[in-house]
Amino acid sequence: MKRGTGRTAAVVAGFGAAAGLVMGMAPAASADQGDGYVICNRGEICFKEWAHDSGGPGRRHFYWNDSNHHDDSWHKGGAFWDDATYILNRDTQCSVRVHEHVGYGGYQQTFLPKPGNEDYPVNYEHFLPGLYEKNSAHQRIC
Ligand SMILES: [Ca+2]
Ligand SMILES: [Ca+2]
Repeated sequence: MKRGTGRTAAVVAGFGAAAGLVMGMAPAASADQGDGYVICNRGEICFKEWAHDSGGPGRRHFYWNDSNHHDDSWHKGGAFWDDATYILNRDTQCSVRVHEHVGYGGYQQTFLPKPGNEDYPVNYEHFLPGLYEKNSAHQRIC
């Protein structure tokens, strides 16, 4: 009888851990960071900052639209908005349009999906002067 009780307790504990894991992941999923790895992987929309970097390139990755970059940071911290200079669109289906203003307004530039992998600077595209360090939103165009 003790063994049975112990097994039941272990199953309950296991369920609790799984539930906690799912709940713990929810905030990360709502704050889109792509796959969470620094490398730009297939399916990700990858921004990079190079010119003003102090100790390695700034990176910020997404899977989805973001109408407001003003609440996002680079992977090492620091303001992401109005600071990106390059993009590698590895979205498997859609182009990505980057906008100057929050809410998809202002100057814009559209980037086709690229089959290439993370290989700076070969596969990264440079922002045009009107968008250079003026990113405030991006939208998938399918
Ligand atoms: Ca990534
Ligand atoms: Ca945002």
